[in-house]
Amino acid sequence: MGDMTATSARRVLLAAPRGYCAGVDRAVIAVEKALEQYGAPIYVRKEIVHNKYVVQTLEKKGAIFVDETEEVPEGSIVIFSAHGVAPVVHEEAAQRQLATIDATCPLVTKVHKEAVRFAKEDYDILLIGHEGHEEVIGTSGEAPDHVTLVDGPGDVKNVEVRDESKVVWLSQTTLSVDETMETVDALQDRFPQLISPPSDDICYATQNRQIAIKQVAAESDLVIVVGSKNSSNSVRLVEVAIGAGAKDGHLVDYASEIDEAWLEGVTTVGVTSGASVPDVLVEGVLEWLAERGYGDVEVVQPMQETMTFSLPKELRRDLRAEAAAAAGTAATGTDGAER
Ligand code: 10E
Ligand code: SF4
Repeated sequence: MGDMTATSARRVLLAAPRGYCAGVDRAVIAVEKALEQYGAPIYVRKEIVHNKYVVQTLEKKGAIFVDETEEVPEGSIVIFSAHGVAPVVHEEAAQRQLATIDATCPLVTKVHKEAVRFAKEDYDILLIGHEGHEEVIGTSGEAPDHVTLVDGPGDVKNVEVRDESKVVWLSQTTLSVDETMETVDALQDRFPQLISPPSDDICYATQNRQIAIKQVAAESDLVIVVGSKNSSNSVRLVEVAIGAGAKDGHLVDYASEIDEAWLEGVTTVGVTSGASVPDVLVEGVLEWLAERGYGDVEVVQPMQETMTFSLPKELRRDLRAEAAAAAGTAATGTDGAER
C-alpha cells in the first residue's frame, strides 16, 4: 500500500520552451536543403550545432564535418556553423574558392556587429563567455585588439583596460543569466563607467529555457537535461536547475545514459533539453521514465515562443533560382502539351 502511494505520486514535470531554438532550426534545415539542392557531399565547418545526434544524422545524409576550412577541397561548398565565425575564416574560404553558406544565427551576428561598432569607437570590449567556445572565438575575431575575454565572476580581478572611461561589456548568447549578472556586477565594481550592450546578448531562447527549468527545478528531486556535453546552453540548464533547488541534475545525450540509481527516492523528475536538441530525444527519455513508473507528465510552460528566422541568404537565392527554373520548365511542359 505504501508502495502504491509512492508509485502514484511519481511524476514528470516537462519544461517548455525547450529544445530547438529558431537559430538551430534554421541551421539544421540549411544543411538539409543544401544537400537536396547541390547534392552530397556538403562540407560543414565545425558541428553545425553542438548535438551528437544531429551531427550523426546529417553525416548519414552526406554532410562532412571538418574542423578547419583548409580541410575542404577547393571549389566545394562549405557551411559555417550556427555559432558564427571570425572574419578571417571568410577570408580563408574565399582564398580556397569555396562557395560558402553562412548559418550563423542572426542573434550571434548581432553581437558581432556590436563588437565591430564598439571597436570602431575604440572601446575596450569585455566579452563575457567561456574560453575556447566557438562563438567566443568568432566574436573576438571581429575585433581581436579590442576584446578581452572574461570567463565568469572569478576572472574579473584579472581584467586590465586601457581607459576606464571607455569600457563596454558584451556576452556569449548562451550563458547563465544569473551568473552573467554576477560577472557584470563585479565588473561594474571595478569599472564604474562600464556601459552595457544596447540590448540583451543572452538570447531569448537561452533566457526562456532557463526561466522554464527554474520553475520545474523548484519542485524536482531530479532534473534530466537532454543535450551534448559540448553544448554550452545545455550545460547551463543543469547548473541553473541545481541553483533553483533541484536536488540532483544530469545531462544526457540519450535515455540509455540515464542511471537507474538516480531515481532512488525520487518522486518528481524535471525534464528539459538544450537549444540544439531534437524533441525525439526527449520523447525517448519520457518513454524510459514511463517504463519505470513516471508516466504522469505535466507540462510547465511559463511563456510561448514564436521566433523564426529565414534561411541563409546564399541558400535562399539558389532555392529561388531553382523554383523559377522549375516554373519555366513547367510552362514549357504546358506549351508542349498544347501543341
Ligand atoms: O554550445 P552552445 O550552447 O553555444 O551551442 P548549441 O549548438 O548547443 O546550441 C545552439 C546555440 C548556438 C548556435 C549559439 N548561439
Ligand atoms: Fe540563436 Fe540563441 Fe539559438 Fe544561439 S541559442 S542559435 S543565439 S537563438
